[in-house]
Amino acid sequence: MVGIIMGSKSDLPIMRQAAEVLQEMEIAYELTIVSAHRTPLRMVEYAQSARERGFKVIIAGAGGAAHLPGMVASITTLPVIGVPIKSSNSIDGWDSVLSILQMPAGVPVATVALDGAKNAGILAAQIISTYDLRVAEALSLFKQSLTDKVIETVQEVEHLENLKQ
Ligand code: RP5
Repeated sequence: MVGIIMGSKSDLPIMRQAAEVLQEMEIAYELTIVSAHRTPLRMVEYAQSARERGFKVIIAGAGGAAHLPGMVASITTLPVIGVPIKSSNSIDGWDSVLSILQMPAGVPVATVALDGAKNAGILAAQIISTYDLRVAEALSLFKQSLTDKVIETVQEVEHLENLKQ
């Protein structure tokens, strides 16, 4: 249902975080390596066949001169979420952020933060939740857990402050 691709195996420690979110929400995904520069024909084939293979959204991560998300978005009509990665060949991550973010008009890539694969997974789930109520419910529970965690810290801090007085 969700295609997760990345330019290199070295991107896996970051991109795995998108897969973990999808696993938690019981959303099917396929994760593989597709390099825009080293396997350009594989990239074209992947992007051309993605919709007919049943994917609803593609998450694409790459570092450095990160062309994978934009090039996949130029071929498919599926939504593409781009994950800039601070890789070994990155100057400081900005190269990857700007390569993925600054797309020309007509070819959008929904770009998340540097190394923001977790948010990419959540955004993919949110896209799927527009037609899948089970996923919408899982997202509601997730949002509630975010709130609950903050409220717990509020109570902890209040408790510590009260002890001081
Ligand atoms: C990019 O170059 C990949 O997405 C990766 O982030 C980076 C470095 O790749 P390796 O040299 O580690 O394979 O294309």
